[in-house]
Amino acid sequence: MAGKRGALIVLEGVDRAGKTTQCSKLVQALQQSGRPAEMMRFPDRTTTIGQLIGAYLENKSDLEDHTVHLLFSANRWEMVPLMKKKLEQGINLVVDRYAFSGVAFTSAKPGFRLDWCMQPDVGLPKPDLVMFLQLNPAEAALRGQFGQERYETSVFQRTVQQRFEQLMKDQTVNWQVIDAAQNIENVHKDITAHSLNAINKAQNLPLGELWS
Ligand code: Z5A
Ligand code: MG
Repeated sequence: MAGKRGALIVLEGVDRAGKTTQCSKLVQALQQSGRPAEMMRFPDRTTTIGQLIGAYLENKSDLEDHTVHLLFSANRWEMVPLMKKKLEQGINLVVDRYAFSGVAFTSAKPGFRLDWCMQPDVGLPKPDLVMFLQLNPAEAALRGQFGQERYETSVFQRTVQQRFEQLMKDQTVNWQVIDAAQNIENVHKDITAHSLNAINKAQNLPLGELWS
């Protein structure tokens, strides 16, 4: 008898919103409640493609803007067989950034249309839930200065936020906005409640295809 599939849960948000912190806490909480769960993150800097992206983000190399966009997408596609296998095994995947970051960041650059940016990620496994950790720039600043990586400037991040807002209008994706200005435990409670709901629903539904 086929078992129940795992849910694909994505956390998105601007710089310092707490995505990585909350992904780890969610995986731990799910595991402790007896639900198999694993974390993934994009970019996954461990693969050959991911190493090219890592060097670019650290300003150690320059890549043409379309090229790096396609590398970010390829970095997701190379993980798809593994993702599908784990979901089929009943493992819930908690993913730190996904195609939405890909589109929001590239389309914040001059000359990039949203639809061009979305195209390479059409057909990826569709998340059962995407939580957007909402944090305004003043609150983000309280969490420390920007790092040294490419894209970590306030002007660029503001444009990225606007692009995320455009993407969140898409009703074919199960978006939930989370107030990320709360303390870590309260954000965790909100995220856990939405996740348990999505996990229960996903069990009886086939895995979808993103933007197709
Ligand atoms: N990028 C792209 O261009 N295209 C793509 O397709 C993809 C990504 C997938 C690298 O991402 C860059 O790649 C990113 C987008 C681009 N560029 N930018 N910006 P990354 O995921 O590797 O970036 P990161 O540096 O790991 O994550 P982050 O976004 O900057 O931070 P975060 O994960 O959201 O936050 P955090 O690390 O969990 O927390 C930040 C700090 O705040 C930390 O000290 C926490 O202890 C603290 N914190 C967390 N939550 C709270 C609360 N609730 N209150 C107070 N303090 C808190
Ligand atoms: Mg992070």
